[in-house]
Amino acid sequence: RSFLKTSALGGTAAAATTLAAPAYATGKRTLTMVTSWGRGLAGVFDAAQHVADSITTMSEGDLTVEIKAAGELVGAFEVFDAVSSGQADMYHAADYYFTGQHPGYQYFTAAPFGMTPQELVNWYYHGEGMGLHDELGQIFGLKSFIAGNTGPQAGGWFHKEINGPEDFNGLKFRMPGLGGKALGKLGASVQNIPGSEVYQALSSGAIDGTEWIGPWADEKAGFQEITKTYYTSGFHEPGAALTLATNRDVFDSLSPAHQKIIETASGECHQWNLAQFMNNNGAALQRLQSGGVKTLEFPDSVWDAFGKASKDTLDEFMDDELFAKIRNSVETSMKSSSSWLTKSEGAYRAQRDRV
Ligand code: PYR
Repeated sequence: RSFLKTSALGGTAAAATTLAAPAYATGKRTLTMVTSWGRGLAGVFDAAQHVADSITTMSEGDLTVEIKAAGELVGAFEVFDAVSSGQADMYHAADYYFTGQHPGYQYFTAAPFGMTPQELVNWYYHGEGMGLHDELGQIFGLKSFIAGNTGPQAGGWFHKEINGPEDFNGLKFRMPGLGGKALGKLGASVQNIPGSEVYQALSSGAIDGTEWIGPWADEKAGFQEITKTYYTSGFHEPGAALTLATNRDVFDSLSPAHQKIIETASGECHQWNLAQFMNNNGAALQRLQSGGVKTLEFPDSVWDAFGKASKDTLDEFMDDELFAKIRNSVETSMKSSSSWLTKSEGAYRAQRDRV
């Protein structure tokens, strides 16, 4: 097969003949995908595996995606630099692990008090989201697509109940990204720890509490063996997307059909993975409860403190032009989406539960 970019064609037949060699690499290729996930980590490693397998199958084996779990080639949080530098071809991760590289990455996972999964896909596929993800990716030599979603995340696991914002003071808590930074404003000592290492940190007392994902993934991680106090709703990730990012030179060297396979497989994986989490969470919650886990919601005073701390945290990055552009785009789209979702799905669900 030959893929000729029309811009590469000369004006004469002779020139076209000399340029007959394919402009895109052909033949079978193995792409190395590094991930932030331990092998088999429920939901998140599944998403990496699913999108990798889809790309391999859809390309009829032209592209074989080979997964490296966290630590196999590089550490969980080193995947961004590995792909940006060309050490690996792709990463699968949650982009808010990379707010140190650019704070705008927070919005391609989930922002505190930000979008639900439906609001996110509205913005991503029919608003400015995908274009802004690409704009960020251009800075770092990446071509990024969302490729997974955990759905709304739980508030997390604690050793004691939280009755007011002061209860976070001095608490050693695991929470990544700008949500974690916001929690720090309440006096928490916040750490980011890769998913596969959280159980050990919580059981050893290195941390006093943690959020991870939600009932199903948290049950699989085994946190209920350590503590029985679980807050079911959280402010920090109302619908956390995962990302497949490909080194941009690698992506540009692929044929348009192979590029489209990566894009399409990522979009399908977002939907597949969101449904996986959402389908499993209800039953897992029941199992946790019948196993003695006490499920709670934070009081309003805590939600108010989360709200102020989140806004203050996001405001601190507004000097960065691209961050401000992404945040404004997200907030405008979210407002517009929610105005209809509240009146339609929100009102319907309230009535369905009532009747
Ligand atoms: C976390 O690292 O907390 C995720 O939600 C993936």
